[in-house]
Amino acid sequence: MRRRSRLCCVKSAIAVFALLTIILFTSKWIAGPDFTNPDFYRSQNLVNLPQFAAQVFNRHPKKFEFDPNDLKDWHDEEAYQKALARKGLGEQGQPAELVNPDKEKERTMFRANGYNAMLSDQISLNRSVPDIRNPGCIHKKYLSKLPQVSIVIPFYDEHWSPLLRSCFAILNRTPPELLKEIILVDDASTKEFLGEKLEKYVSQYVPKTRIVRLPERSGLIVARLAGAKVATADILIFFDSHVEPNYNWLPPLIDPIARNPRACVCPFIDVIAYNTFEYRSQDEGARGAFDWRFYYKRLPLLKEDLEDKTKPFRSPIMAGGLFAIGRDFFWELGGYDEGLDIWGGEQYELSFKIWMCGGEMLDAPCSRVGHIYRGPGGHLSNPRTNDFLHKNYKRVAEVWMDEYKEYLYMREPNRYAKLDAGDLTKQKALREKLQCKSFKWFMEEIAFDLPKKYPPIEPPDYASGAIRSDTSNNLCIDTLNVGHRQEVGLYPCASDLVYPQSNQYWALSWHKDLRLKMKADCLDVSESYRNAPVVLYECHLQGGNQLWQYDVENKWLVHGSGKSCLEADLKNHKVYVNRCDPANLKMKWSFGHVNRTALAELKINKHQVSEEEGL
Ligand code: UD2
Ligand code: MN
Repeated sequence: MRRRSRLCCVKSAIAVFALLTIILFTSKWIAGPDFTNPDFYRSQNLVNLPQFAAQVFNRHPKKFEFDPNDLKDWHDEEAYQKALARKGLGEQGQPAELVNPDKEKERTMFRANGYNAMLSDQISLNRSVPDIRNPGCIHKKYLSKLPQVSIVIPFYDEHWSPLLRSCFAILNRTPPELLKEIILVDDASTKEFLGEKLEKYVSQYVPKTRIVRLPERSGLIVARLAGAKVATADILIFFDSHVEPNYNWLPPLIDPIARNPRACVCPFIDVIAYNTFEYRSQDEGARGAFDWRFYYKRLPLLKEDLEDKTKPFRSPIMAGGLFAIGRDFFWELGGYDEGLDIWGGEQYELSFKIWMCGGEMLDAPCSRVGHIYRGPGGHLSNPRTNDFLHKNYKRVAEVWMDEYKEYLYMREPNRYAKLDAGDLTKQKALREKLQCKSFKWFMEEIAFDLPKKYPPIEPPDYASGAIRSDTSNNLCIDTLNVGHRQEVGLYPCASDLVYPQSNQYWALSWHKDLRLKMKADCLDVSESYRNAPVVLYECHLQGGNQLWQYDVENKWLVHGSGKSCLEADLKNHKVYVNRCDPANLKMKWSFGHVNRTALAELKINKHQVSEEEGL
């Protein structure tokens, strides 16, 4: 009898338990779709982001559990040794070259992609890269418990081998337990092989990887958002579709996020050369910034950043393409503004938001990822007829830059006045809701050294206009339409010497370089021997080979430290740099316009300046 009643109790307990489980499972169904389940989004079209964000991720980022003393060396010695033993074309990131290629085909494929796609096809998808990390990185320890990542890679008409090499490089050099998935987002590519062929290849040979397809070309911002929406891991990583992560790139990139869920971390971006596929470093770190035309720029590291070169440092602006961010934090920030079209400006939007709305942005020197920077003419086709780039800039400026937006607009007043930024209510509401700080705060606390290098209001030029050789019969310095690294020369002067045509319109700018007024190209002299050639080079703001002064009394254009002067070769219509000589009339030059006040001030400050800049 007692046994029976006990059995009865157990039975009813099981029944109650089963009933509860059923209720629990069906309640979700009864209550409607499960918004926390990514499968739901997979079956939906991927638009309507704000609603998605509001329903699913509009919450504060949860803290990751971690023990600061529980650290681990994530280095994979076995894989490392295997990679070191690899030999072949492009292995170890060595520059590669095709033997007897079909030159015409090579050129066509280059033009279509902006890099040597034919060469890429001959390099292994599993090729090894050189370990160019700071030696201190190799056995550096990171948290043993790290969150998993989803890697989102948008692509539009990417060539086959760089796209797949990106996937294999990830799979080969990422701890499998940390990699949840790779999500390739096809921004409605037109290349045939990116359709079914890619689908089949990926499902057969590329583990953990799936493809999301956008119904129409929408640009990299909307594509990244689409990928982020279906991502299931706690950390999102965004990559371009032509990358090769280096050894042990992941733990240093996500360790800071495990410690602070509002950190966003960028790797060092290395260069994969578009012509030879050589893998090399770009530099050993700098802080991201912008100028007031929104060109991406870089600022030097701070003293404290140099103390330990393996430690992440704070950076005001991300380059844009490659970074890791907590998924909750990304959605707390509303993801990207989905009104940003096609390409550009999104790196500013996200960087401003991260800093101003309670996060921080770091660069992790021990995490390195190679990226193919496209070569000349390698831009993707433009599907729009409007000026989407400046519209993007205006959206970002209107929402985030407060009174500083005027510095952007004043550089291209006509363009910006005509542009309609579209509806910004949601973005402004987000800033309000998150109680984000002011742009002034950002400029003063985070990008505090930006204005010194990129002043919002540019000081006037010391001199400008055409530069005429005094002894010549009306010859002026002219670009002769040459490209970078090629010699400029002399050409008959424009009729208007103050406002000549762009080939002769020079400025001795406040950077103390001699630049084309309409283009940031500078006169550059790299040798100091006799008759040193003067070439056109992208202005680098570093002084050195691009440092010039105008000596009004002697009418000299003095190069570098002050001993060499520009000299005209009237016979050959060339210009050189030689030792300054008061008796040499061919060293005398006149500008269309000279700002005597500025030049006089420069002279007074000369002592001070040379101390400051080490001239
Ligand atoms: C840089 C960034 C890039 C992005 C851009 C500014 C790096 C290394 N790269 O551009 O990520 O921030 O500046 O917006 O920081 N794509 C599409 N649809 C398009 C256009 C591009 O899916 O309509 C893809 C493209 O296939 C590539 C990625 O977006 O995977 C970035 O484009 P990119 O490589 O042409 O841009 P990049 O490297 O000049
Ligand atoms: Mn790219």
